[in-house]
Amino acid sequence: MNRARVLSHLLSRAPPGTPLAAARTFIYGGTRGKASAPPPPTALAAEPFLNGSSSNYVEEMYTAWLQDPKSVHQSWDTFFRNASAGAAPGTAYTAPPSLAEPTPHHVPLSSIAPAMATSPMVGDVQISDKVIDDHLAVQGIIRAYQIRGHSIASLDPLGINTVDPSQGRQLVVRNYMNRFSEEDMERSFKLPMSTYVGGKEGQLPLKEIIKRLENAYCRSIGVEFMFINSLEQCNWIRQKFESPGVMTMDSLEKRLLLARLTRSHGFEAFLARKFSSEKRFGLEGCEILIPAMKQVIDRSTSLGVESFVMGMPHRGRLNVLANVCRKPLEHIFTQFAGLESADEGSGDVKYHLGTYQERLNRVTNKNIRLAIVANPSHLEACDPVVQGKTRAEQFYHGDSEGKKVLSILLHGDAAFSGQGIVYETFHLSELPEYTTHGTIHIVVNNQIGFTTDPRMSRSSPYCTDVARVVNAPIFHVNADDPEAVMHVCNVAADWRSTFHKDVVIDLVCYRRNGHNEIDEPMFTQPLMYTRIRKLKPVIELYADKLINEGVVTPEEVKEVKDKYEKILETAFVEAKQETQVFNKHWIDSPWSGFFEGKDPLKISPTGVHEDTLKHIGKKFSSAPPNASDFVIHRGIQRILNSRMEMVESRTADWALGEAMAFGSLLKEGTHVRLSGQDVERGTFSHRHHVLHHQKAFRDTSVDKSQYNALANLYRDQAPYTVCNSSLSEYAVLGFELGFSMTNPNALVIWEAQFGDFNNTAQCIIDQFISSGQSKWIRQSGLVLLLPHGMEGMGPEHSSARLERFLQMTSDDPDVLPPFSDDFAIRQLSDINWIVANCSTPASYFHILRRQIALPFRKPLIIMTPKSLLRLPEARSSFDEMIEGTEFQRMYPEAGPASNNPANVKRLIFCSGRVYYDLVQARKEAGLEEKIAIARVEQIAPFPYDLVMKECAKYADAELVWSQEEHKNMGAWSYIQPRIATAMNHERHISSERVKIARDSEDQSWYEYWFPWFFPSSGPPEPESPAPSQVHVASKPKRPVRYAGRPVSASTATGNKKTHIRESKQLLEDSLAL
Ligand SMILES: Cc1ncc(C[n+]2csc(CCOP(=O)(O)OP(=O)(O)O)c2C)c(N)n1
Ligand SMILES: [Mg+2]
Repeated sequence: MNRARVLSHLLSRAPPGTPLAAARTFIYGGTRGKASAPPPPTALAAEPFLNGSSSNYVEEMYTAWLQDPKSVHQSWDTFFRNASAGAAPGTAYTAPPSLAEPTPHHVPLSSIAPAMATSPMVGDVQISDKVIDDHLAVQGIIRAYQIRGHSIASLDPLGINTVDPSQGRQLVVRNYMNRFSEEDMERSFKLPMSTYVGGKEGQLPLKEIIKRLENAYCRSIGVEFMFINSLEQCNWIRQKFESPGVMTMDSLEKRLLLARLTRSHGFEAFLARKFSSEKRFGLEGCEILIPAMKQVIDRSTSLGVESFVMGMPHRGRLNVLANVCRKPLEHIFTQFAGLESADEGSGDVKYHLGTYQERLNRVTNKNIRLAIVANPSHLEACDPVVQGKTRAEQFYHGDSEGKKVLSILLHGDAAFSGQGIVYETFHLSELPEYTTHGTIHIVVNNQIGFTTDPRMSRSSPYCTDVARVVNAPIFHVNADDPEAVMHVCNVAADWRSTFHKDVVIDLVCYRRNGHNEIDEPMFTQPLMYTRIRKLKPVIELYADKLINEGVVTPEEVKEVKDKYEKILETAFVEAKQETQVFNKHWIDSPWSGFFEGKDPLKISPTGVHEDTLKHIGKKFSSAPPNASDFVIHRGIQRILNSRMEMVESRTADWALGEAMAFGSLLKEGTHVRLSGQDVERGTFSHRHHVLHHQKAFRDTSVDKSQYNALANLYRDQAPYTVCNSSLSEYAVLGFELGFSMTNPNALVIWEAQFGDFNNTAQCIIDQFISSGQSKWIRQSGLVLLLPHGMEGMGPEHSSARLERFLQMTSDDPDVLPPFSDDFAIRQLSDINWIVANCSTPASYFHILRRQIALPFRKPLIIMTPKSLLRLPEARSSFDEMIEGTEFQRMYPEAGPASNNPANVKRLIFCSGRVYYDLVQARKEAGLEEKIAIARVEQIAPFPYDLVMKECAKYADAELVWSQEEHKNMGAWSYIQPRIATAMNHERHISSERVKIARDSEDQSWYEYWFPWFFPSSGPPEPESPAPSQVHVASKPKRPVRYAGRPVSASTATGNKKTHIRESKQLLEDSLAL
């Protein structure tokens, strides 16, 4: 029997109404609806015995009893003995004596253990009620310090939140001490197994026990850990903080710490002097952050970590870059100089930039990699991105336990408690496909957020309480005690290396200046800032301490300071010679070897050999090979059968097209990762990438037997990851973006349950995906699959907000790009992201494969279908996917209308599923010869060339854009100006670019297709030289008309009838001639 079971077994025998029964209720939950009811209000119930750590307590008792029955109180001994001997329920339990003052309910020992009525002897000691009660009280005192010691620790350098020492002890030990007199303090007590304060001693005087506990838990370090459910982990932490002498540092370590503090302080002081009016979000008041990070890195490196992926906000970022990452100081200083950028990108402010450095760790003499992920101002938004990047590094390095790659996340106190993404990120920490095997969190807790102090910015006692949800230990530490900080850093690194779980270091500090260096903090925080002004900087405090201890001399302190000053000054002078800044110096995820030797405008083929399609299709339609006992659900079997039929008839539906794209990439060695809510099955139950054996194994209620066909296509294929995510868009999308940053040769896909929900991840979309390349010259080929379509499912299950993605594209609606043979790929290269609404499996197949075939990486946003997943008309023949085929940015009309274009009265452009409705309605109306319908598959960048060609073919046709979304939504506002530009060419056009187009060697190609742009009289020239753009013609020559739903505030009606009426109307508007 394992211990948990024994515990449950024993607790089940406690009679109702007893403290043990209360513990049982608390630990395992009671009857329905009462599980969260408080335990009975007995004196014991009010004690920590019945708080969240009571399971540990009972288990500890039991473990101790197993080892030595005498080590626990006799009541426990009796209980465990009786229960183990099979006592009937209710009879095993003997109530322990009350720890409180005797009350009317107090039960003397003699009455519950008749055999002990005459004060029995144990060895030479006479056991009495008092001896037992005193020992129990001492045990209670020990636990009280472990649980609540942190609440009276001296954590605050400002002393504002420090508990009055005269009341402190009482707050922790409550009534346990009431029974002891001054003389009792000299009495020795046997130490229980739950403490390490004795070191090698088995017993200590009470005074010493308390002193040691206060040293461990109530000085500069406050440890919160007793909520952790694992006894092993609790014991581990107790040992790390209680063992005598654990915090001792030798003089070498102290000198190193002082040197690091000197740099941290010196850097900020130097910047303050040289750039006094510049914002830098200095670290003053938390200079210890630099030695802290370095300590974490040193220790972790010695434990095997080779790569550190870090995320951090503004505060102290430049200092971290300089002194932790060792970014060249000149690069940092030039950021202050206001120089022109010498390379691509719009850049970012200096305290957001990322970096990547490889360097030797001098302490461990090992090479390490350090990356700080670039981030926006949006607090905490980079957390999941860092986690995704870390996970990817671990994945590609085969570091399945996180021994080589470690993520470190830095936080501000206000942001850590205020921003929901912190919670969402914590919930990824233990998920199999998202874990980074433990993150070290460091909070720069300066007790203020901009102008607001904690009383007004959070409701939890600590800013770190959010970390408790994942059972992360939290080490609060006074940042003005550098040695204490080093100790918690060592423990945090050891914890992470031992248990591979998250851990939090809360550096309780202050902010010496305003929010930034230009801010006046006294406006809003006079008390805090009056105190701060009286405080000596930590470097002075620590230097004085070491001088007093004789570890350093004042001369040495000065020497180290001067030496660093000199380094800074030299770099400053060098930086002054620079005339340009380079954005490429700040890349956080360099892709070495990816771009080199590639033609930047050459795309590899995306069609594949038919045998490959067949092989993948067959595997994807089959049960696991050699697993005759794998029971497949009947419904799934039907799906597999119909897949197989499709493969045999050389066609693919959506799921097959997707599987063929994934499978062929896997075959070529490209890792594919598909992540999102319920993606394994697919929201619409069409995908089924993971088959579940339908017979649960004996002895377990969890069915763990699964089969993933795409992961088993070829012996030497790349790995395929498909993983259901936590129910978070913000964190999971951020995570996948981070994952995509590590390896360009991977197809990383995030799928929303419905596209509608992508806006809870808006910050990742706006701040990272759409603008990341421009700000940080960081590329990503991340794919977003967003189910989209007006199918009567109401306002929150209809729209992925296509219009927003299109509005954020960086192509100019008024500029016709120059035409050339590589027009399409140039467009892709120039734009910030690709937006598509595919209408066929072949189209989807090619566009997914194109992500990897491109010589660069761009995010791809795809509006994905719902009803099309099963629509027979929306299938593709293998002929559209085999070698020689490619992605069709636009499907031109291919039916009867195309045979006699002169006869066509209207050319409808549309995108996505509405195409099939239009085709059906056109057929029913008998207008197949009069109306041509073209589908735009890739909306952005806009396929000007193909649209113009189609328009040219139907030269006399009216142009209509038909969409199912409301007029102020969907693609209309993106399409309209672009069709106008395409039709008029000179709508708003940059004179310079027209020139480029005309001068290009491909003019003949251009002229051939679009002769009307080259009238014999020559194109209209701007009358006067234009600054950059000239509005030449205002009236479109061939206007495009809108057909679709009218404007609306809501994305879709919730009323079925209205939906049907609207759908009918849009078809009529589109087709009525
Ligand atoms: C999402 C978001 N909301 C608001 C802000 C504006 N803002 C910038 S810093 C800051 C205070 C942050 O306080 P804290 O997290 O304690 O960090 P500190 O500046 O004190 O180091 C605020 C509110 C922001 N950058 N991001
Ligand atoms: Mg703060």
